[in-house]
Amino acid sequence: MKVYKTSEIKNVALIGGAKSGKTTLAESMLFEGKVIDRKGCVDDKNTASDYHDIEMQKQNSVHSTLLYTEYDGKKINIIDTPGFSDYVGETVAALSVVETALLLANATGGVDATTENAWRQTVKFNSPVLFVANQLDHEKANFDEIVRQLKSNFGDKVTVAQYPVNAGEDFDSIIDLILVKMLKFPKGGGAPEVLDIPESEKAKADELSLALIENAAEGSDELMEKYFENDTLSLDEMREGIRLGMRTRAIFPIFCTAAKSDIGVTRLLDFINHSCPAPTGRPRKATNGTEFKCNSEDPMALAVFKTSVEPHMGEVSYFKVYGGVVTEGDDVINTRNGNKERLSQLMVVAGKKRDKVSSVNAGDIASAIKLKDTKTEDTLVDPKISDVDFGPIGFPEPIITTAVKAAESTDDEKMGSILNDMHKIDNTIIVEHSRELRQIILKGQGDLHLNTIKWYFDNVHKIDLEYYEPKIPYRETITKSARAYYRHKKQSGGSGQFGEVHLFIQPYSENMPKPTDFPVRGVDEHEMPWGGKLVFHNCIVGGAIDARFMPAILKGLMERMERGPLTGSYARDIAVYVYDGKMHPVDSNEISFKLAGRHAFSSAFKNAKPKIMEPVYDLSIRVPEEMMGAAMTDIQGRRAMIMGMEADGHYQVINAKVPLAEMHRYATSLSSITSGRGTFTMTYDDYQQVPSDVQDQLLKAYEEAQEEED
Ligand SMILES: Nc1nc2c(ncn2[C@@H]2O[C@H](COP(=O)(O)OP(=O)(O)OP(=O)(O)O)[C@@H](O)[C@H]2O)c(=O)[nH]1
Ligand SMILES: [Mg+2]
Repeated sequence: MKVYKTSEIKNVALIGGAKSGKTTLAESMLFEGKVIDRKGCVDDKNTASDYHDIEMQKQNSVHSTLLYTEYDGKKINIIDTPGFSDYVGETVAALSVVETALLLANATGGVDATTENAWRQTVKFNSPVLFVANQLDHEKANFDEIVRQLKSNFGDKVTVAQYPVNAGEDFDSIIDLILVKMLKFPKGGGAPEVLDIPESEKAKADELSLALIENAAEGSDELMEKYFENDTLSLDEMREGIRLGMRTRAIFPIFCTAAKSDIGVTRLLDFINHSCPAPTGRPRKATNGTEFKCNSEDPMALAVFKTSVEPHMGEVSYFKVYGGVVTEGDDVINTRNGNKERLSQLMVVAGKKRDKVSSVNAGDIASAIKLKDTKTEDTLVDPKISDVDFGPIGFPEPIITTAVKAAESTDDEKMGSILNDMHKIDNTIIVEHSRELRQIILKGQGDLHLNTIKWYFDNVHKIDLEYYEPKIPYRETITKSARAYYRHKKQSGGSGQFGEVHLFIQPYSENMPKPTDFPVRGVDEHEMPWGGKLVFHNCIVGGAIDARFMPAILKGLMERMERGPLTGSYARDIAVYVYDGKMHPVDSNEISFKLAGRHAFSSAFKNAKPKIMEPVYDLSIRVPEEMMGAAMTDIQGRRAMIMGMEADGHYQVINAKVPLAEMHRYATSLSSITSGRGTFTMTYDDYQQVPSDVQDQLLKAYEEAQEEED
């Protein structure tokens, strides 16, 4: 396989609306570059990009796919990403390495929630964007409407660079405002005939040209001056203006295609070659501040942005080279752990098709297999620059959480290890083994994401997975002081057990007045791993309890702090004063005092007006303004406290505090209330006391569960 020079490489990602035709466009791009000799079709399950079983079965993309094509002697790497927002991790990883996002919008539908989601990701990455209005050969295609929607959603910098002359079933001609020509495509697509703009289109073309030239000129001051001088720009100036403008997100040109019938595709490839930013034009900064400009003379540095597991190959790591040249057999350093890695098998990838390559230059994207210990987001470098790291990709926070178990408990262990493997190939799948909740918690990007995980368990691993509601990490504490004592006594032949503990407890806070009637001889302050404190005071006088039993008493209390007396949740913020007790000369031992301490603590706790605290989150919801009422009603039904609202374009942002207990599967509800357009973030704020009716329910539920266990 040919080794391409940096100057011969462009990298783009196909992102955007679900089912808008990204995979189909990729197929035509590969076909035009002769990387494949037959054009497949998503409906026939034979495309280069959607080659995984799940994708063929569902007929939509699930994983991103690295592909490439060759056009005019240049290599264009293409990452085809899935459109459904649940797979946003794939889009994010792709945007972290490409220079341009081709954002597809379906000209028959319009800007939907998935299109908006893709756009939001480009904002985060500050990515240059080229819009592609696709499916213009569809009888329902409406170009003017899609342009109106793109501008209304994404602003005035969205600029028509091409428009269709005859959108609809007979679609074959495009007016290209950059070339100032009409492109007429033959039946079956391919290379167009380049014609003068017909008289009938001149007025419209002139009007749209003006807007394009003005926006392109804004790409640089120099061009702006030229434009004022000459009232127009030459083809080269226009290209330069668009290239510079795209780089700074000053212009987002719209192109036209019918990907399925291969119309507009060659011109799009041509434009990518001539005008889209080059790898050298989008440097990447390492965390130590060094900027990598995709210069092959620099020491080698690459970033791994994706990992997959392929039959007969095992783990495949996909990377972009930001400096130097990667050569087969190179020994490099993984800067996450300082370990050596050998890059033994380098491959250029077009979906399933992989060709060995001897080296990969700066700016290019390729893959390596069987790396020892390298993951997505790792940086591999020349040992000379082992302090360079490209840092995290910035995957989104999870928005859906469920508890998970295998239907057959014998499969639990296997399930855990498969989930961990799944996280490796999709960083937005998060698995936590919660000791506190005694549950395995799975987090992801929505229902479809969870269903995809289940699909793999059903179809590949043959394990029946069950999702169920995660427990809430409640906390228990007390609101007033109380005393209690407990005598643990057991006589069963031989040596017995005896220990008696008297204690006083009170809520702990920094400024809590301390009781004056106990002579404090020692204080142990314990930060609980789950937050809050236990402050243990030894107030024993006259040897009522031997000093050597105090640690056992503390241990007894700690056990109860870990499984609180009310609901078995963690307890916090309690001060304990152990002030009296009794021993037996023979029968007293550590076990007896541990049990006496634990029981005394439990009964004091229950008399100290205990309360249950629940985690409360800061919730920020962004919804289209017309859906605000519905979103508000919904969260008010979730015990939310509204903190404020503000407008953000056509959207409203609602900020509120909500108890976690009310937010199970909120992503699903918000999505159904807002047809997928609403988004939200949730961050932990604090613990707050639950209302008394909720506390009663929790106590009852815990009692019932205990009885069941007994
Ligand atoms: N008429 C027409 N149909 C198209 C065109 N492009 C794609 N399609 C059809 O639209 C459907 C979706 O196409 P895909 O290529 O899978 O779309 P996608 O954007 O990759 O979808 P996801 O990856 O699932 O988001 C398929 O049935 C395609 O055959 C087009 O230009 N014209
Ligand atoms: Mg697709």
